[in-house]
Amino acid sequence: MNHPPPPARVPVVIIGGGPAGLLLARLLHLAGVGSAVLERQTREHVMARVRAGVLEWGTVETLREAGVGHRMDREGAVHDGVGLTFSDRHVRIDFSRLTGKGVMVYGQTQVTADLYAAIDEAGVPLADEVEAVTPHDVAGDAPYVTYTRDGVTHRIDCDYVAGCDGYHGVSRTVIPASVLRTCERTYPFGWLGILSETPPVDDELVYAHHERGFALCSMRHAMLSRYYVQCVVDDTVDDWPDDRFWSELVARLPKDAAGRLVTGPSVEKSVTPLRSFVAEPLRYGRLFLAGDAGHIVPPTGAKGLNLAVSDVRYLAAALGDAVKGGSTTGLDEYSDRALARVWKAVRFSWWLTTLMHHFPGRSQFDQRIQEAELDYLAGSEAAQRSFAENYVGLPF
Ligand code: FAS
Ligand code: PHB
Repeated sequence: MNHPPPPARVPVVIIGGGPAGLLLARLLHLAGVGSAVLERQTREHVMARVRAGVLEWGTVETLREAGVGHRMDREGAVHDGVGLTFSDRHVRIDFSRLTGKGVMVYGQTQVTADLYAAIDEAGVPLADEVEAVTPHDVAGDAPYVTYTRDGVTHRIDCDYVAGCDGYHGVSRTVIPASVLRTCERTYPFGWLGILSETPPVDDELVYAHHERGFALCSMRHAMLSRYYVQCVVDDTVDDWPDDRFWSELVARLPKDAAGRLVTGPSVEKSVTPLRSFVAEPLRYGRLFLAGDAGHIVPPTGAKGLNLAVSDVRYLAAALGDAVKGGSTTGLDEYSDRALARVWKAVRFSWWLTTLMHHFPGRSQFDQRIQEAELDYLAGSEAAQRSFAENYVGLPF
């Protein structure tokens, strides 16, 4: 797809062509605000990433409003609940009875492809395979971004820069240390995830707590399953041949689920470290961070992609007001508003990670607390409603 190269000036330069950057470009386009997207990788590389698979209901509604929900509604699956297993028990959290809402199982890969198609159709300028992307003068009134492509250096003048370039991006690095505060928690384990062209073990996701470590049974569709097991933090995929993966997963599931599990060759395999990270503030002058550029959550709560959508929802409205209407109130409130919702999702993701994983070297006391918390959750309507409302997504 030949994309119009970025012009010399646009109202908003978006650094990063992942879900946050693409959705922002789409929402700005619908608001009549011009933008240009700069992506370091090829779009094929970006679209090949597996990553998230569960969409909060607010994300579903946002993608529909952005006009990119058609395939999601055709191919995605609405789930009204989720299973938690521990001590050979299976507890179902009934989202629809407890909150009136559900979640959508639809892969980040598909969401990203739908967004690329939408900004192609809109003709939003996008340059991929760019290098040396550098925001300049974002603390001033006339910011600009430079980058090189095919050895040629380009400059784009703009009013605002949106840093949607993920945890390892350049945007956060231009915020002075005197301004930026970061909070972090790293977990002493990772996730080994596979994709297999096999039928899912259950109609709904299953989060398994087990003495041998956590496991998660998820899916993409009726013949594509996504499974994860807790692994040692510096394990590599070479440490996990398929046989070892399947036998470990079987060991961590209740007998009935283990008996239903259909195994097969993995078609994708990757290790994800687990960390909670938040950068504050999400704004520095005319630079605004959104998505993984500003915060990271362990995937246990399925919040990563959903927080990117949440940030972008606030930022697109604020940028629209500023560029179209001249009001900067939304921009002035963006960081606090986005972080208020981010921290609640960080809390839920930390809580579920702490509840469902095996912490090496933990004390007897910690073990008993975990068991008591699981038992409380199994028997308390109030605890299940709290779980459900956090999982389906808190209000914007
Ligand atoms: P992204 O990282 O998706 O996109 C940022 C983009 O910026 C990338 O395309 C990158 O190439 C580009 N970029 C970086 N630096 C640049 C530069 N200097 N110049 C130009 N472009 C630059 N969430 C879940 O809910 N469930 C999961 O199972 C799950 N698994 C994950 C596994 C991994 C390995 C990772 C990293 C994340 C996972 N997540 C998961 C979270 C994930 O869904 C993220 O939250 C989501 O991708 C965030 O989207 P963006 O903020 O757009 O960041
Ligand atoms: C996934 O389907 O990839 C997935 C689902 C739920 C999570 C994490 C990952 O919590």
